[in-house]
Amino acid sequence: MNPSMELPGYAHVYSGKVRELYAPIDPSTGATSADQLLLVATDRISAFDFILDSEIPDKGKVLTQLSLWWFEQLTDIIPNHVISTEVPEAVAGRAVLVKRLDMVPVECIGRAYLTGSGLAEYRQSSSVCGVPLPAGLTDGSLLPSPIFTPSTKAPIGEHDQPMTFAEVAAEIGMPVAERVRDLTIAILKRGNEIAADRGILLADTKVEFGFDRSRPDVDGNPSVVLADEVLTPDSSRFWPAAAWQPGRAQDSYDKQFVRDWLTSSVSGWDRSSGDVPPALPDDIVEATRAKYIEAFESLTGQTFA
Ligand code: Q0Z
Repeated sequence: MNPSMELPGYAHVYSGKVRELYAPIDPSTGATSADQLLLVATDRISAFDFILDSEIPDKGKVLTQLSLWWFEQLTDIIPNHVISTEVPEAVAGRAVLVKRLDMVPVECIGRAYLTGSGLAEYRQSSSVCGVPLPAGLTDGSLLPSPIFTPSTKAPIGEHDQPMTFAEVAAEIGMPVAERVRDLTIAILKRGNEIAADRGILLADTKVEFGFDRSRPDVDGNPSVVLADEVLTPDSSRFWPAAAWQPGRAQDSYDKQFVRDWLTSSVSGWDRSSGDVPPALPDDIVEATRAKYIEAFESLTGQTFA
Protein backbone atom coordinates (compact mmCIF):
# COMPACT_ATOMS: atom_id res chain seq x y z
CA MET A 1 0.00 0.00 0.00
CA ASN A 2 1.15 3.51 -0.81
CA PRO A 3 2.51 5.06 2.44
CA SER A 4 -0.01 7.89 2.41
CA MET A 5 -2.34 7.19 -0.51
CA GLU A 6 -4.84 9.72 -1.80
CA LEU A 7 -8.30 8.97 -0.42
CA PRO A 8 -10.99 11.15 -2.00
CA GLY A 9 -13.02 12.88 0.73
CA TYR A 10 -10.23 12.54 3.31
CA ALA A 11 -7.23 14.68 4.19
CA HIS A 12 -4.05 12.87 5.20
CA VAL A 13 -3.03 14.11 8.65
CA TYR A 14 -0.27 11.85 9.96
CA SER A 15 1.99 8.92 9.04
CA GLY A 16 2.88 6.44 11.77
CA LYS A 17 5.46 3.69 11.30
CA VAL A 18 2.93 1.21 9.97
CA ARG A 19 -0.36 3.14 10.00
CA GLU A 20 -1.83 6.28 8.48
CA LEU A 21 -4.24 8.81 9.89
CA TYR A 22 -6.81 10.76 7.81
CA ALA A 23 -9.59 13.20 8.64
CA PRO A 24 -12.91 13.20 6.75
CA ILE A 25 -13.58 16.36 4.73
CA ASP A 26 -17.04 17.89 5.10
CA PRO A 27 -18.32 17.94 1.49
CA SER A 28 -20.39 21.11 2.00
CA THR A 29 -17.75 23.27 3.73
CA GLY A 30 -14.51 21.55 2.60
CA ALA A 31 -13.37 21.64 6.23
CA THR A 32 -11.64 18.65 7.81
CA SER A 33 -13.67 17.03 10.55
CA ALA A 34 -12.95 18.04 14.12
CA ASP A 35 -14.71 15.00 15.58
CA GLN A 36 -13.77 12.04 13.38
CA LEU A 37 -10.62 10.32 12.10
CA LEU A 38 -9.93 7.45 9.71
CA LEU A 39 -7.26 5.02 10.99
CA VAL A 40 -5.67 3.00 8.20
CA ALA A 41 -3.45 -0.01 8.93
CA THR A 42 -0.95 -0.65 6.12
CA ASP A 43 0.87 -3.93 5.36
CA ARG A 44 4.18 -2.46 6.54
CA ILE A 45 6.12 -4.43 9.15
CA SER A 46 8.90 -3.43 11.51
CA ALA A 47 11.70 -5.61 12.86
CA PHE A 48 14.69 -4.64 14.99
CA ASP A 49 13.41 -1.04 14.95
CA PHE A 50 13.46 -0.81 11.14
CA ILE A 51 10.49 -0.53 8.81
CA LEU A 52 11.25 -3.27 6.30
CA ASP A 53 11.15 -2.84 2.53
CA SER A 54 8.86 -5.85 2.23
CA GLU A 55 5.17 -5.66 3.08
CA ILE A 56 3.15 -8.57 4.49
CA PRO A 57 0.02 -8.92 2.34
CA ASP A 58 -3.19 -8.51 4.38
CA LYS A 59 -1.34 -7.64 7.62
CA GLY A 60 -3.24 -4.34 7.93
CA LYS A 61 -6.58 -6.08 7.41
CA VAL A 62 -5.81 -8.87 9.85
CA LEU A 63 -4.70 -6.46 12.60
CA THR A 64 -7.68 -4.15 12.02
CA GLN A 65 -10.13 -7.06 12.22
CA LEU A 66 -8.38 -8.43 15.32
CA SER A 67 -8.47 -5.03 17.03
CA LEU A 68 -12.20 -4.67 16.25
CA TRP A 69 -12.84 -8.12 17.75
CA TRP A 70 -10.91 -7.23 20.91
CA PHE A 71 -12.84 -3.96 21.29
CA GLU A 72 -16.01 -6.08 21.44
CA GLN A 73 -14.48 -8.40 24.06
CA LEU A 74 -13.71 -5.34 26.19
CA THR A 75 -16.95 -3.34 25.97
CA ASP A 76 -17.95 -4.28 29.54
CA ILE A 77 -14.62 -2.84 30.74
CA ILE A 78 -14.49 0.34 28.64
CA PRO A 79 -16.21 2.03 25.66
CA ASN A 80 -14.10 2.46 22.53
CA HIS A 81 -13.66 5.06 19.78
CA VAL A 82 -15.07 3.03 16.87
CA ILE A 83 -17.83 4.74 14.87
CA SER A 84 -18.01 2.66 11.70
CA THR A 85 -16.22 0.17 9.49
CA GLU A 86 -17.88 1.66 6.40
CA VAL A 87 -14.82 3.11 4.72
CA PRO A 88 -13.63 3.80 1.16
CA GLU A 89 -13.27 0.65 -0.96
CA ALA A 90 -9.52 1.31 -1.37
CA VAL A 91 -9.00 0.70 2.36
CA ALA A 92 -11.85 -1.78 2.98
CA GLY A 93 -11.14 -4.03 5.96
CA ARG A 94 -8.01 -2.13 6.97
CA ALA A 95 -9.58 1.15 8.05
CA VAL A 96 -11.89 2.26 10.83
CA LEU A 97 -13.75 5.54 11.23
CA VAL A 98 -13.28 6.64 14.84
CA LYS A 99 -14.33 9.37 17.21
CA ARG A 100 -11.64 12.02 17.49
CA LEU A 101 -10.63 12.22 21.14
CA ASP A 102 -8.35 14.37 23.27
CA MET A 103 -5.63 11.80 23.74
CA VAL A 104 -4.19 11.06 27.18
CA PRO A 105 -0.53 12.14 26.76
CA VAL A 106 0.91 8.96 28.31
CA GLU A 107 1.77 5.55 26.82
CA CYS A 108 -0.19 3.12 28.97
CA ILE A 109 1.73 -0.15 29.14
CA GLY A 110 0.73 -3.22 31.08
CA ARG A 111 3.10 -6.13 31.66
CA ALA A 112 2.17 -9.67 32.67
CA TYR A 113 5.64 -11.09 31.86
CA LEU A 114 9.06 -9.43 32.14
CA THR A 115 11.06 -8.71 28.98
CA GLY A 116 12.37 -5.93 26.76
CA SER A 117 12.84 -2.51 28.32
CA GLY A 118 11.09 -3.66 31.50
CA LEU A 119 13.68 -6.40 31.97
CA ALA A 120 16.53 -3.93 31.33
CA GLU A 121 15.13 -1.57 33.97
CA TYR A 122 14.61 -4.44 36.43
CA ARG A 123 18.25 -5.50 36.04
CA GLN A 124 19.36 -1.93 36.87
CA SER A 125 17.02 -1.20 39.77
CA SER A 126 14.99 -4.31 40.78
CA SER A 127 11.95 -2.24 39.83
CA VAL A 128 10.10 -1.09 36.70
CA CYS A 129 8.60 2.41 36.56
CA GLY A 130 8.88 2.62 40.34
CA VAL A 131 7.13 -0.74 40.90
CA PRO A 132 9.39 -2.92 43.09
CA LEU A 133 9.70 -6.53 41.92
CA PRO A 134 10.99 -9.66 43.68
CA ALA A 135 14.58 -10.83 43.17
CA GLY A 136 15.40 -13.67 40.78
CA LEU A 137 13.25 -12.71 37.78
CA THR A 138 14.64 -13.41 34.34
CA ASP A 139 13.77 -12.80 30.67
CA GLY A 140 10.22 -14.05 30.18
CA SER A 141 9.33 -14.50 33.87
CA LEU A 142 5.65 -14.36 34.79
CA LEU A 143 5.23 -11.37 37.11
CA PRO A 144 3.55 -11.95 40.50
CA SER A 145 0.68 -9.83 39.14
CA PRO A 146 0.36 -7.55 36.08
CA ILE A 147 1.99 -4.14 36.50
CA PHE A 148 1.38 -0.69 35.00
CA THR A 149 4.61 0.64 33.43
CA PRO A 150 3.72 3.92 31.70
CA SER A 151 6.06 5.88 29.48
CA THR A 152 6.32 9.26 27.84
CA LYS A 153 5.01 9.64 24.27
CA ALA A 154 8.20 10.47 22.39
CA PRO A 155 8.14 11.84 18.85
CA ILE A 156 8.77 9.25 16.08
CA GLY A 157 12.42 8.13 16.02
CA GLU A 158 12.96 9.02 19.66
CA HIS A 159 12.66 6.54 22.51
CA ASP A 160 9.86 6.65 25.08
CA GLN A 161 11.06 7.17 28.65
CA PRO A 162 9.68 5.18 31.58
CA MET A 163 7.48 7.16 33.98
CA THR A 164 6.55 6.47 37.59
CA PHE A 165 2.91 6.44 38.57
CA ALA A 166 3.52 9.66 40.54
CA GLU A 167 4.79 11.33 37.36
CA VAL A 168 1.69 10.24 35.47
CA ALA A 169 -0.52 11.58 38.27
CA ALA A 170 1.37 14.90 38.21
CA GLU A 171 0.72 15.17 34.46
CA ILE A 172 -2.91 14.09 34.14
CA GLY A 173 -4.23 14.20 37.72
CA MET A 174 -4.62 11.38 40.24
CA PRO A 175 -8.20 10.35 39.35
CA VAL A 176 -7.42 9.89 35.62
CA ALA A 177 -4.04 8.28 36.40
CA GLU A 178 -5.75 5.68 38.61
CA ARG A 179 -8.43 5.11 35.98
CA VAL A 180 -6.02 4.48 33.08
CA ARG A 181 -3.79 2.32 35.29
CA ASP A 182 -6.70 0.14 36.37
CA LEU A 183 -8.09 -0.03 32.82
CA THR A 184 -4.71 -1.01 31.36
CA ILE A 185 -4.37 -3.87 33.86
CA ALA A 186 -7.99 -4.98 33.34
CA ILE A 187 -7.52 -5.05 29.53
CA LEU A 188 -4.29 -7.06 29.81
CA LYS A 189 -5.91 -9.53 32.25
CA ARG A 190 -8.96 -10.01 30.04
CA GLY A 191 -6.68 -10.43 27.02
CA ASN A 192 -4.66 -13.13 28.76
CA GLU A 193 -7.77 -14.95 30.01
CA ILE A 194 -9.02 -15.21 26.43
CA ALA A 195 -5.64 -15.87 24.79
CA ALA A 196 -4.70 -18.60 27.31
CA ASP A 197 -7.44 -20.88 25.93
CA ARG A 198 -5.87 -20.45 22.48
CA GLY A 199 -2.26 -21.21 23.42
CA ILE A 200 -1.10 -17.60 23.31
CA LEU A 201 0.50 -15.53 26.08
CA LEU A 202 0.23 -11.74 26.05
CA ALA A 203 3.50 -10.67 27.65
CA ASP A 204 2.70 -6.97 27.59
CA THR A 205 0.57 -4.43 25.80
CA LYS A 206 0.40 -0.74 25.03
CA VAL A 207 -3.02 0.88 25.06
CA GLU A 208 -4.11 4.42 24.26
CA PHE A 209 -6.93 6.32 25.91
CA GLY A 210 -8.65 9.57 25.06
CA PHE A 211 -11.26 11.87 26.54
CA ASP A 212 -14.60 12.15 24.83
CA ARG A 213 -15.75 15.73 25.45
CA SER A 214 -19.21 14.91 24.06
CA ARG A 215 -19.74 12.19 26.69
CA PRO A 216 -19.45 13.44 30.28
CA ASP A 217 -19.18 10.81 33.02
CA VAL A 218 -21.24 10.76 36.25
CA ASP A 219 -19.12 13.58 37.72
CA GLY A 220 -19.47 15.74 34.62
CA ASN A 221 -15.86 15.10 33.51
CA PRO A 222 -15.15 13.94 29.93
CA SER A 223 -15.32 10.12 29.88
CA VAL A 224 -12.24 8.02 29.18
CA VAL A 225 -12.48 5.95 25.98
CA LEU A 226 -10.22 3.20 24.59
CA ALA A 227 -8.63 4.41 21.35
CA ASP A 228 -6.20 3.37 18.64
CA GLU A 229 -5.65 -0.39 18.17
CA VAL A 230 -5.88 -2.89 20.99
CA LEU A 231 -4.18 -6.23 21.72
CA THR A 232 -2.69 -6.67 18.26
CA PRO A 233 0.77 -8.14 17.66
CA ASP A 234 1.93 -4.59 16.82
CA SER A 235 0.86 -3.19 20.20
CA SER A 236 1.58 -6.26 22.29
CA ARG A 237 4.05 -9.13 22.60
CA PHE A 238 2.30 -12.39 21.64
CA TRP A 239 4.19 -15.53 22.67
CA PRO A 240 3.33 -19.13 21.77
CA ALA A 241 2.52 -20.64 25.18
CA ALA A 242 3.94 -24.04 24.27
CA ALA A 243 7.43 -22.60 23.77
CA TRP A 244 7.45 -20.33 26.85
CA GLN A 245 10.63 -20.88 28.80
CA PRO A 246 11.82 -18.11 31.14
CA GLY A 247 15.56 -17.48 31.07
CA ARG A 248 15.92 -16.78 27.36
CA ALA A 249 14.41 -14.47 24.74
CA GLN A 250 10.97 -15.89 23.87
CA ASP A 251 9.87 -16.77 20.36
CA SER A 252 7.65 -14.09 18.86
CA TYR A 253 4.31 -15.47 17.67
CA ASP A 254 4.22 -13.28 14.56
CA LYS A 255 7.73 -12.10 13.68
CA GLN A 256 9.89 -15.12 14.47
CA PHE A 257 10.43 -16.10 10.80
CA VAL A 258 11.42 -12.52 9.97
CA ARG A 259 13.84 -12.21 12.88
CA ASP A 260 15.36 -15.65 12.33
CA TRP A 261 15.92 -14.99 8.63
CA LEU A 262 17.31 -11.46 9.12
CA THR A 263 19.79 -12.66 11.77
CA SER A 264 20.79 -15.80 9.83
CA SER A 265 23.91 -15.78 7.67
CA VAL A 266 21.84 -16.24 4.48
CA SER A 267 20.30 -12.74 4.76
CA GLY A 268 23.75 -11.14 4.49
CA TRP A 269 22.61 -8.50 7.04
CA ASP A 270 24.55 -7.51 10.13
CA ARG A 271 22.22 -6.17 12.81
CA SER A 272 25.07 -4.21 14.43
CA SER A 273 26.08 -2.53 11.14
CA GLY A 274 23.37 0.14 11.20
CA ASP A 275 22.56 -0.80 7.58
CA VAL A 276 18.91 -1.11 6.59
CA PRO A 277 17.76 -4.74 6.48
CA PRO A 278 17.35 -6.43 3.07
CA ALA A 279 13.99 -7.29 1.49
CA LEU A 280 12.48 -10.56 2.72
CA PRO A 281 12.32 -13.66 0.51
CA ASP A 282 8.83 -14.65 -0.66
CA ASP A 283 8.67 -17.74 1.56
CA ILE A 284 9.41 -15.66 4.69
CA VAL A 285 6.74 -13.13 3.67
CA GLU A 286 4.21 -15.94 3.13
CA ALA A 287 5.06 -17.75 6.39
CA THR A 288 4.71 -14.46 8.29
CA ARG A 289 1.37 -13.68 6.64
CA ALA A 290 0.19 -17.14 7.70
CA LYS A 291 1.21 -16.42 11.33
CA TYR A 292 -0.86 -13.22 11.47
CA ILE A 293 -3.85 -15.07 10.05
CA GLU A 294 -3.30 -17.98 12.45
CA ALA A 295 -3.26 -15.57 15.42
CA PHE A 296 -6.48 -13.93 14.20
CA GLU A 297 -8.24 -17.24 13.59
CA SER A 298 -7.19 -18.94 16.80
CA LEU A 299 -8.06 -15.95 18.98
CA THR A 300 -11.39 -15.06 17.36
CA GLY A 301 -12.52 -18.52 16.22
CA GLN A 302 -13.39 -16.81 12.92
CA THR A 303 -12.01 -17.51 9.45
CA PHE A 304 -10.01 -14.66 7.94
CA ALA A 305 -11.78 -13.91 4.67
C1 Q0Z B 1 -4.12 7.94 17.23
C2 Q0Z B 1 -1.95 6.72 15.16
C3 Q0Z B 1 -1.27 6.90 12.87
C4 Q0Z B 1 -3.04 5.49 13.41
C5 Q0Z B 1 -3.66 10.06 17.18
N1 Q0Z B 1 -9.52 8.44 18.37
C6 Q0Z B 1 -8.40 9.23 18.24
N2 Q0Z B 1 -8.52 10.55 18.45
C7 Q0Z B 1 -7.47 11.35 18.32
N3 Q0Z B 1 -6.26 10.91 17.98
C8 Q0Z B 1 -6.05 9.60 17.75
C9 Q0Z B 1 -7.14 8.71 17.88
CL1 Q0Z B 1 -7.00 7.04 17.63
C10 Q0Z B 1 -4.69 9.18 17.40
N4 Q0Z B 1 -2.84 8.10 16.90
C11 Q0Z B 1 -1.84 7.08 16.61
C12 Q0Z B 1 -1.12 7.26 14.21
C13 Q0Z B 1 -2.21 6.03 12.47
C14 Q0Z B 1 -2.90 5.83 14.74
F1 Q0Z B 1 -0.49 7.45 11.93
N5 Q0Z B 1 -2.53 9.38 16.87
